Amino acid sequence: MELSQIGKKEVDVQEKDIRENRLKNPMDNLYKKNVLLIVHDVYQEFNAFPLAYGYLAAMLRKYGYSVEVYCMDVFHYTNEQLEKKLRNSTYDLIGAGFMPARFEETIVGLCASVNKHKKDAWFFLGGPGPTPISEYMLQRLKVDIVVLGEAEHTLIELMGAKLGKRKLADIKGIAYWEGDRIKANPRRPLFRDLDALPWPAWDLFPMESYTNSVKLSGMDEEEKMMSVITSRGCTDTCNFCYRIEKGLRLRSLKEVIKEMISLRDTYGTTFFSFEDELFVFPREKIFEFESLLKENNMKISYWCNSRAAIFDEELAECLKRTGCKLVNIGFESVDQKVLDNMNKRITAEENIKALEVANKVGIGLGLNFLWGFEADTKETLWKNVDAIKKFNQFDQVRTIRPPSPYPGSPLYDEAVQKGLLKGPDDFFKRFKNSDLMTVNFTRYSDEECYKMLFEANKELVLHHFRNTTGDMQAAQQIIDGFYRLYFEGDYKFRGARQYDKDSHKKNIKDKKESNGATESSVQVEATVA
Ligand code: B12
Ligand code: SF4
Repeated sequence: MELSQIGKKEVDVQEKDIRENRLKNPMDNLYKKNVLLIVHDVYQEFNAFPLAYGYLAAMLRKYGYSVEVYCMDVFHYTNEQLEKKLRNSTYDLIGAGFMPARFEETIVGLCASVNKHKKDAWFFLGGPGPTPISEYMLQRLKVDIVVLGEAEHTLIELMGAKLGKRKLADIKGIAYWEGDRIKANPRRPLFRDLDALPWPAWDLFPMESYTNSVKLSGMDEEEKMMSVITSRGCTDTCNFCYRIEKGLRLRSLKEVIKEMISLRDTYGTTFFSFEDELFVFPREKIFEFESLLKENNMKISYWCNSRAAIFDEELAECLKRTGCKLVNIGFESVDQKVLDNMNKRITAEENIKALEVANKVGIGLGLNFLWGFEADTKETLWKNVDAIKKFNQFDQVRTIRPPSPYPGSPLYDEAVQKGLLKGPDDFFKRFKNSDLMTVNFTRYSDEECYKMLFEANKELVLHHFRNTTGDMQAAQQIIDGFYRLYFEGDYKFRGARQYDKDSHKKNIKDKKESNGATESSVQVEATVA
């Protein structure tokens, strides 16, 4: 489908939602909203619900503020459209968030457009992109404020400051301009009572577009999918991963089930995408989840993330019984030195065991592997290839990518300390695509690395298609994509999984026809934590 056609029908729907919501909310007046939250475009036809904005909007509304969400992701609005909108509206606060991958391509221009037309609104950024490098963001993008870390409570205080009820200097968790100097206030203490947060403000979003757009493993065409999060954070600190807050906090599962029931009853959602980095921790949680689903007579399907270390047969069986179609695991490597090098806190044996368990139980598996750490060699690359080939259940086309040292991650700090990166500006200049090496941590030259990665990924793609549809043309298309990316600077390549939707549909159909569909035999477009 042409991108330009995607949002047309939805525009009216969103405008209607906004009008209705405006009438429902007595705090609103027709001419001014307190807060505009901008969800930037990711140039995909399929968009997952942006949970962070849902939570922030709900909290602001809980405190009586009026909120509007501008979904550039769903409607593919351009910056010109955004500017037109801003010219005709007035807000107290305008906010946007992002992950570092879209910075140069999208965020720089978006911020310039907001700055041109914000009038007297304060323009703030937040989320995992800006938080660890707030000073750089304030200087480069000329925004007024960067919110550091989780933002529900900070935004309420920021609204208070905008309305003259408090001072910016007293708000924890912000960095901002004081005259021509940047001031960073201390971080906010960790908010632990996740159950006290209101559920995401779904009604402010074009929900049809989110629940209908992503089709995951085992979903019928009509089945609707929605993102839910049952915890925040992670128990670990792998060196390539950025943790916006420390530790792991859980929501009560009873609350989660209530939220899922509400989503089912309001939007018909029966497939859930659990966005937790570590959905399965602690493991008793999954058994409690099973009891609660039964108690509430809920039959659902879902996908989630796990760690290999706790993924045993009992857990895998329970996940399967509760409707898990795919469990996404960051194995990253099957070489012990490399695992230690990335602080993965796991043994190569535990990884292999988890791979065996998934195969034995027959649960769909997201096989995530990285290559390009200091301890990596040609041998460790091929050990990963062999492991993927051996344990692949062909849920997705699985390939190997290098680690990106995203600002805020320990790997980023290491790269800066070693003089391999000069800082945020250097990172954004170098970062072109997650399948390319932003920094080469290995003992090999860039050219050697790409040659090796090309051979390894070519082997994986061929192996996948030989064992599934046999559509070697589709395989060649992906291999060509890798070639153009690695050797010809064609950065448009968005990873192998973006390429095989149609062939996978055939794969699913063929498998269903030949041997009855096992739950693990179908595809999921999973995200990687
Ligand atoms: C879902 C998800 C995605 C989805 C996003 C879908 C969507 N519409 O939101 C998709 C698949 C597109 C995606 C892609 C990528 N992702 Co991602 N993703 C996640 C995931 C699993 C959940 C995000 C979420 O909803 N969290 C729940 C909410 C409530 O928490 P939150 O996002 O942290 O939000 C709070 C604060 O951060 C802050 N906040 C967030 N946004 C904003 C905005 C404003 C204005 C303000 C004030 C505050 C604020 O307030 C929120 C409420 O307290 C996280 C891991 C995680 N569990 O958080 C990774 C994560 C965000 N992704 C990450 C990465 C690296 C990527 C990719 C670069 C991966 C890749 N190699 O391609 C791409 C980048 C894509 C891009 N466009 O830039 C990293 C970010 C690292 C970093 N330093 O930025 C994370 C943290 C995973 C990790 N641990 O490494 N991702
Ligand atoms: S990679 Fe996974 S296990 Fe490691 S810190 Fe990040 S979320 Fe946790």
